[in-house]
Amino acid sequence: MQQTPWWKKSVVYQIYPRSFMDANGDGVGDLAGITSRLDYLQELGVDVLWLSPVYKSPNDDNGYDISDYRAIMAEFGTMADFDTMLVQAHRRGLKIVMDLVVNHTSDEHAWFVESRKARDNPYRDYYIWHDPVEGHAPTPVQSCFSGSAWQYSPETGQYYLHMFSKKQPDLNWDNPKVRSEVFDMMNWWCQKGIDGFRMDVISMISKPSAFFLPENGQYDTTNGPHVHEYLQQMNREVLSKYDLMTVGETPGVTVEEAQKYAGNDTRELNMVFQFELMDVDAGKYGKWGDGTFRLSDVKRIFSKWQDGLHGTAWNSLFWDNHDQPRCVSRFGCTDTPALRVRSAKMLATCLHFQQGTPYIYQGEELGMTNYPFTSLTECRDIEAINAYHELVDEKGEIAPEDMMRYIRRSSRDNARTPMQWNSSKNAGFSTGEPWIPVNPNYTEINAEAALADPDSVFHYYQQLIRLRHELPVITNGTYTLLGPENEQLYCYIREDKTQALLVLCSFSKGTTEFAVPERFGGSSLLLSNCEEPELLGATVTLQPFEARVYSLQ
Ligand code: TEU
Ligand code: CA
Repeated sequence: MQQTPWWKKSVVYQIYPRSFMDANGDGVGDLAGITSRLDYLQELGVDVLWLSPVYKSPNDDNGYDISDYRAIMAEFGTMADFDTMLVQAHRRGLKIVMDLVVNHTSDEHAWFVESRKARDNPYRDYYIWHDPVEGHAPTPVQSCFSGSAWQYSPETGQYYLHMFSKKQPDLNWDNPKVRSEVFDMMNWWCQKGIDGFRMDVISMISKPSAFFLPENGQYDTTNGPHVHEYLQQMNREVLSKYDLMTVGETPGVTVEEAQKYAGNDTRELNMVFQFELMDVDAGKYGKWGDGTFRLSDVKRIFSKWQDGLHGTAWNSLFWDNHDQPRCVSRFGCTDTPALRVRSAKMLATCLHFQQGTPYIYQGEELGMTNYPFTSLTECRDIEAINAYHELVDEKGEIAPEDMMRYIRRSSRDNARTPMQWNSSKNAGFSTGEPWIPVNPNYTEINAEAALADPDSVFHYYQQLIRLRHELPVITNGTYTLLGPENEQLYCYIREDKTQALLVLCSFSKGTTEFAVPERFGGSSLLLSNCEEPELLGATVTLQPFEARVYSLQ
């Protein structure tokens, strides 16, 4: 039998460098800051660090707009700082996964600077240019950051496509020169010794042809006609030559598509991020609204992916990332400090016992929460700022106070406030003025306090990570959901030839009864987030947000 690859047994920790640790006091996190906190990450026990982009960038979208793929953003340090970080991480057994943003570049990238100059410029076809249609943008396709995805360029009288901000023009992957430039650049980083790539919106690189037809009202810009061909080429020319971990960020992915992107034999990527769960509480304006989630939907979505990819492909597991609000505020409970801690542990239990590679977003291991935004001046994210201008100022569809409530609930900035290291000034993140406000709860919620408390969320994550390393059933076992309609409890069984685990998670503010399957009568308690859970009987009573795992061998 084939050996289990390392990335199936790994736990990944995502770092948003701008907000992780500022070493030089300019208010912006940096590479030297990351290096200075590697001991903390080693203590947590994670295997892989994924860094959000650290390349040269004018920061229209915090580094997701890259102007030079082979240089480091000046604010983050130098290439020498990067090399030091890589060596120091490897010395501690930590692997480094880079963010690869190649659906688009910055408009300040040398390729685009050339491309926009003239229709016959050699770099023209590196991007997607189109004539106006009846004096307007060629199609009504909308940018993910509000407004048209087409920007008129007066130099040449044509529009270019940008699925994100107008400073993020989309690359033309149908041009073989673009692909070979990207693959060369990836090889360059691999030869430096990095351990993998997280590929930004990789499901969007091949544009569907309907995309250009204004008659067709539907613009599905994901999973285009050549995406698998291009990724197989990438795999042949880059990925297969090294021992890497690859994860595709794939909005719009279905189970069937995921089996192509991340299938056992498809020679594309190791795994993908699917976003179905992130829409579970969507409202009228998508992420902006007061929507709530139903636990039965959360279970249906997770279970569909657990069952759908078992044995054929590989899941990645996450509750949040740098684009999402904090999971304890969204799916857990922050009514009291005790329930915040308990529900953060419950969410971790629910996720980390599933099949797939789990991702921890910085601060999640402390139970960090959303930020109490009251004014747009506290916000930094282009998505929220553009949406506010469009929906409040231009269209007048949303009242200012409603939009601020939606921002408090869903803004990406919730994830981007500085990492809370200790209770000193600016949470120990920076000696200068942080680029985005620090959450005022840092005096209570911080790493130093968590390390000193044996019952902290941090120490619970440590246990979960250790269990994943120790118990093969977590990596390879089957998954069986119990009680799909129950709106209080998420319960499932993981099982292989030698062990069965019963995972019980309460999402309820009240106590809840659960009828234990008979065969678990003689099992032992493996883990719990409550002090003295009652013994396992025919039925158990779960406390609010309690999680327990029983093991049968
Ligand atoms: O995000 C891709 C993406 O689909 C976003 O539109 C996401 O759904 C949105 O941020 C949720 O509010 C990736 C990066 O993760 C994001 O930070 C970048 O802004 C974006 O690509 C463009 O590079
Ligand atoms: Ca700095």
